[in-house]
Amino acid sequence: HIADAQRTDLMTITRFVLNEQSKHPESRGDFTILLSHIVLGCKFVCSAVNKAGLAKLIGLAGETNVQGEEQKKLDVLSNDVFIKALKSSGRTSILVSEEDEEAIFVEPSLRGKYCVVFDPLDGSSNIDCGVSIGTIFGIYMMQDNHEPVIEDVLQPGKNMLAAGYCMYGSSCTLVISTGSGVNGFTLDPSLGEFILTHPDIKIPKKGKIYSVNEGNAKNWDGPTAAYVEKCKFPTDGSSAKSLRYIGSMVADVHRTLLYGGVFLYPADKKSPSGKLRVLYEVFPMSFLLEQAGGQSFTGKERALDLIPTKLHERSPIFLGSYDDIEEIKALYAAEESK
Ligand code: P6P
Repeated sequence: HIADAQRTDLMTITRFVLNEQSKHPESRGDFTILLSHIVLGCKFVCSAVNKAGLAKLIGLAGETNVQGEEQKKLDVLSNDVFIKALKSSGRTSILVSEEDEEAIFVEPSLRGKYCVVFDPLDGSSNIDCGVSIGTIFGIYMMQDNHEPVIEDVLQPGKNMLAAGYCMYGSSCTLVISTGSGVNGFTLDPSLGEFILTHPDIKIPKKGKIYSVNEGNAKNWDGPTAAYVEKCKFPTDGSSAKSLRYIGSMVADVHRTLLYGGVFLYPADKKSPSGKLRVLYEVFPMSFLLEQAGGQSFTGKERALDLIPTKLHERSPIFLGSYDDIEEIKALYAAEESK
């Protein structure tokens, strides 16, 4: 019976990546090993995030646990876990984390050919109220087999080999692209395996949702203000778009990817480069959106064409359905030509 076959023919993320690897006979499986360590980190964080609420309830948070250790804040714990998992994979040379000011150069004996940029727990300010949060990551190849240098992680987003996020919400969902489409996997806690649940995700060409923090409206520039006005008061007879804003990038982007529409974190007078970080928020999400048939724009250029000069630099971002982003690009182009 088909349902039985599907139920027993489990496409786990490991099997999926091995299938991908078999398309590259020259591959020595390094990427598969790296990914398996990222998946391990996501499983650990998922478990810790789910317990966080409980820990708070039974008074553990902020106290010492039974071993007398200081209960670490979840974002610090997540950062430690990912750094240890990535180093022990033996496949990375440089790590950039949202939690660490400086890049982490892996010791020579454990070095590999990849560089990983990541936000171990984005949106962690939302933990206490149970809003979905997530890990975001991007993977570069070292530029050549030399001593690792900081330029290896200051590459444009279009040089990324892979990117993904893991959303810790009502379920734990890992969405990833290795450059040939986007696939979503859901953690089956009883198996401890990520199972393919969203094969070949494609974002609708046009959407009915816009996602932005309207509280910043007084500081927006002309094109952003004009676009949001158009979403609310369309002049072409179409119906107004719905506003959905969770305030956790992984959750807002995941909804945009599946339902369509746009997610905006524009520049404004307070923060002229916007708020979101280029390396481990803008690039990975832009990579995924393009792979899913959407677009990602900075207000000036294609987001993935940006060449970062500092590890934690920020950029405005407009990402989502292809046609919706075209409208935003047209408004910025018109502003340019004034
Ligand atoms: P604001 C969370 O703090 C975060 O870094 C992203 O996850 C989210 O998209 C953004 O900031 C929300 O920012 O200014 O709207 O609260």
